This record gives sequence, C-alpha cells and structure tokens, in this order.
Amino acid sequence: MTAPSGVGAVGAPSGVGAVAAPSAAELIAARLAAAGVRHAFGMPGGEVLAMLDALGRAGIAFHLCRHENSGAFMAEGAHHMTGAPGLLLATIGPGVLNAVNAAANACQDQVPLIILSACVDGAEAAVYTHQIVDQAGALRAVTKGSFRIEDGAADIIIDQAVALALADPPGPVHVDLPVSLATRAQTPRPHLRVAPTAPMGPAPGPMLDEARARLRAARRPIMIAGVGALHHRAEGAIAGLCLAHAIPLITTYKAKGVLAEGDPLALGGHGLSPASDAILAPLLAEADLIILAGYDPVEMRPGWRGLWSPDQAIEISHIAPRHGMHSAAMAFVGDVGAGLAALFDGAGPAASWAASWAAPGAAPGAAPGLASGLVPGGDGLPAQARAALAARFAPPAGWGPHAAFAALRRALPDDAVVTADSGAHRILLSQMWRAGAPRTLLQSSGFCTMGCAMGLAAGAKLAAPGRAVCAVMGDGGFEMVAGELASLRDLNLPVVVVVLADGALTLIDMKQAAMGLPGAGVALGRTDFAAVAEGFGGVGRSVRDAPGLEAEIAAALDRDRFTLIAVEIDKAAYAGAF
Ligand SMILES: Cc1ncc(C[n+]2csc(CCOP(=O)(O)OP(=O)(O)O)c2C)c(N)n1
Repeated sequence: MTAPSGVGAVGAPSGVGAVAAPSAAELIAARLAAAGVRHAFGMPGGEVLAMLDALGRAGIAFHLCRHENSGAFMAEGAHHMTGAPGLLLATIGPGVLNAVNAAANACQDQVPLIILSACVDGAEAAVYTHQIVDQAGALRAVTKGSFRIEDGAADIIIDQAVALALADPPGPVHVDLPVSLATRAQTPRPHLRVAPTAPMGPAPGPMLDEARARLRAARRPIMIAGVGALHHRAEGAIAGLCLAHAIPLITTYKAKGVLAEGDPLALGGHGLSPASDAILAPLLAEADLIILAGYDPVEMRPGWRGLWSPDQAIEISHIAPRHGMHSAAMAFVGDVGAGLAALFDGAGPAASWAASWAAPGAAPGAAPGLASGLVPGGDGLPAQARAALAARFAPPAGWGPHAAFAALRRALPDDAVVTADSGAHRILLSQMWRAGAPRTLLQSSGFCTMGCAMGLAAGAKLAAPGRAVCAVMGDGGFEMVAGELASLRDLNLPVVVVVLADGALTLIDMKQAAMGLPGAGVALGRTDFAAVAEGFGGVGRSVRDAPGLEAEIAAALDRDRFTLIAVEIDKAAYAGAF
C-alpha cells in the first residue's frame, strides 16, 4: 500500500523543504488507508471536520448519509464488496449514539466496523457538559472494544482498533478522538510490520484421526456452512469438496451462494422459516455425518437448537462455540478452509446418499415415509428435500410476494447484489432466492434489524459501481429510513429500491394473529411511494403484476439515478408462506 499523499501537509511551515509533523487525524487516516479503507460514511459535526479533511487527503472518500445508523450499514455494504473494514465517522453525543443499533448489528452479524467519533478533551469535560455523554460506556455492550486516541500514540491505537475489528469473530470497534488532539502534531512511530500467518488448521492428534475415520466411513454426509466460511474466504474450498464428493450443502442466509444455488447439491439458505426446517430436520436426522463449516447459529431460529446429536457432527469453526444451540463430538477452531483440507486430506466419504440408498436389496421407496413426506430411496433424500423445498416456496398462481420475487430473480443479472430488510418479505425472499455467488444477498440475519437494506445497498453500489444493486424492503422498514433516498440522489447511486407495499408490519401482524390477539399497532397508512421517490429526485413507479415489475427493473437498470418501485401486494398473500 503506498503512503497516502496528504500526510504531513496540514500546517506545514513555509520554509523550503520543511516537512511538518503529521497531526493525529492525519496519522489515523493514513493507517486506515493502509488497512485498505477507501470509503467513510457519516454525518459531520464541527468536532470531526479535521478528521474528515484528513481522510480525504489520505484517499478515503467521505460520503454523507442522513442518519448515522444508515451510514454504518453503508460502511458494511462497502466492506462486503472490498473486504476492507467499514468506517463510520460520527460526531460527539447524538451523532455517535445514533449508531448504537448498527453497532449491535455489526456485533451479532460479525461485521468489521470502525466507529470513529469525536469526543471532548478530558479537561474540557470537567468544566463543560453540553452534548457530553460517556460514549464508550454507551457503546460497551455492542462493540468488541473502545479506544481513546492518546497524544503520541494515534497510529498505534488505530492499528490496534483495526486489528481487533478484523480478529475472529470480526465486529465493531469504537475509537474516540479528542477534538484538540485531531490537529495536534505527532511523531509517527515506526510501523509494526507483521507478516500474515498462514491459515491454520487443526493440529495432528487423536481427535483429527477420529474425525478423518468418521468422514471416510460416512455414507450419508451433509455439510452446513455459515458466516465463518465467508470470513475465511472458504467458499472455494467448500464448493470444491461438496462437488468432488457429492456432499449436499445447507447454508445459513448469510452463506447463501457459497455453492451456486442452481447446483443440485445446493439445498439453499435456511434459518428463519419453520416450513423449511420441517423439510430439513428429517434429512439431518438421516445424515450419518454433519460437517459444520464456519457455521454460527446466531442466524438461526430456536428450531435449530439440538437438531442433531453431537455424535453426528464434526465442527470446524472460526470461533470457539459460545452458544448452547448445538454441539459436535469433534470440534476444531481455526481457519475454516485449512480445517476442511486437514479433515478431507485428499479423501472423502465412503458414499453419498444416492449411492448408499441404491445399495443392492434396498428397494427404492421400501422404507416408510418420513414425517416431512420424504421417502427414503430412489433419487436419495437430499434430492427429494431439494425438490420439496422448491415446491414449498414455489409461487402460487396469481400476484403476490412470491410472484414478485420470482420476477425480480428473472430481471436481475446473476451477479446483482440484493439487500433485504427485516420482515415477512425477507424470510420468503431468502428461502426463494437462488444466489449464484456468496455476498450477493446481504441482510441483517443475526440481529434482524429493520432499516438495514437501504444503507447496505448504497454502500455496495459505491464500492462496486459496475454491479446491479437492488434493495428489497417492507413498507415499514422503508419508512424508517426514507430520508436515505436523499443520500442515493446526492451520491449519484442508481440503486433500485423495491418496496413491498402491503400496508402493514406484516411479520408482526402474522405473529399477532397467530397468538389470537386483536390487530393493534401493526397497520400502516398508505404512502404514495412513487411520489416520495420523485420528490427526492429519483424515479418512482408502482406495479401490480410480474411483467410490470420485470419491465420496471429493466428500465431502472438503464438509469443513472435511483428508481423506487412500489410493489403493491396484499399482506394476506404471506399467509402460510414460510
Ligand atoms: C429496528 C426494528 N424495530 C422493530 C423490529 C421488529 N420487527 C421485525 S419485522 C417487523 C415488521 C417489518 O415490517 P415491514 O418493513 O413492512 O416488512 P414486512 O414484514 O411487511 O415484510 C418488525 C416491526 C425490528 N426487527 N427492527
């Protein structure tokens, strides 16, 4: 990484050849640039202006959002496209505290996010109170750590913050920069040059020997991949092993696309749908080996608790388990790809499903049916489960969210980045969506917060301008962050925003009805979303059928500004959908 050009420029004395010492802000900006950061998001206050200026001169573009929470999601969207940590720049007090929700999301959804905020100097805080709160204290529960930049150690501290954000599990780190320190000259320290470690798998030993023996004896193996597989860029290893040994793959919503979901071995992404669980649970019960690859159950509903016996499972995880959701008789913590390579070590299972069920004497269909309706035999249970899932989430006749998502899939290119908000639409979309590659369906699936999809889409489009980017949101989630349409406009981002306009907080409406409670607090008055979009300087459309939606998506992808498409549906169409 080349040294950022702006360092040392501020306050340079006029003497020819004199080079001013860099300020703390300049050192911080230089170290963030060295970590690969190219985009910063936020809303400035007077206290961060020196930092904002230093970022620009270090080659980190600052992008204005309308709410710090969305700014943090923009930072996450950019991170998914670049791999570099996300950066939110927030001013003191209300600015940084607006980011608490996104910080909690980054914690649960394991997003390396630097929240860089201004704070008042210690002495100032003793004699002044305006806007001053304990920022580090407020963020303590939702960050991996909080740092305060100290005089003489700005570069060291920001390096530590970046390292902590990226360490497994990745997450949010808060850094407070005292206002007067931002412009104070610093003596840079020599950079600690640390060579990256080779990806580390499990050490040789009896447990690894046992795991290899179990793998080689297995006849009905399944793999489950989760967010840790993405952190360790293990998608190639996972897809390669599944394809080489015909091992079916289940993923979480985050890991969708680790194996292209058009492949017959790909059983799709799961976690929040009882209907899909009902199909997968009997399949998992029949598996004689479940290989957990970076699988973190933070994304899963309680139905995934204790879904298999520990004896069935070998786990290779990016972090030591810190949950009670499942356990595995043989568990290894380390690099997911290296762990899989050590486990397989050039060999695979004895058989895989179809071959074992087709063994002589095992007449197809001879065994009794399973509770899921799956029948052991014939094509093998995984293929049946795949077909059952496809049938369960297939669009019924007529118009509704199913038909809309099917049309969206047809209209968007395979490598499009789709972001999903939180609500009924997200669960159905995640179950239906065929992801061709990882990180093509972004969402908050650990924390499940509303309002994330707009920011994720904006950040992804900024960092990957050549990709089609589409945010899919409920009307409730959209109304939470509608002001960010102004950010799409000002940042010239031709994002397609699809709003499922059904006049309700439908997921909660469904839960209320399931509890036998009268409807209360879940109805939304009808908004003219197309007019709202036009008012913000974009193009607004409304559609009520699949051909209309496909045509509008195609037109939107040709525009150089954002398009909002209100998809008018009846909330009743979600009944029994997942
Ligand atoms: C910030 C936040 N507030 C509340 C919730 C609880 N919640 C989850 S889904 C949902 C309904 C979302 O409604 P909408 O955006 O219209 O999507 P739909 O369910 O209709 O698809 C609510 C209120 C949440 N997850 N996040």
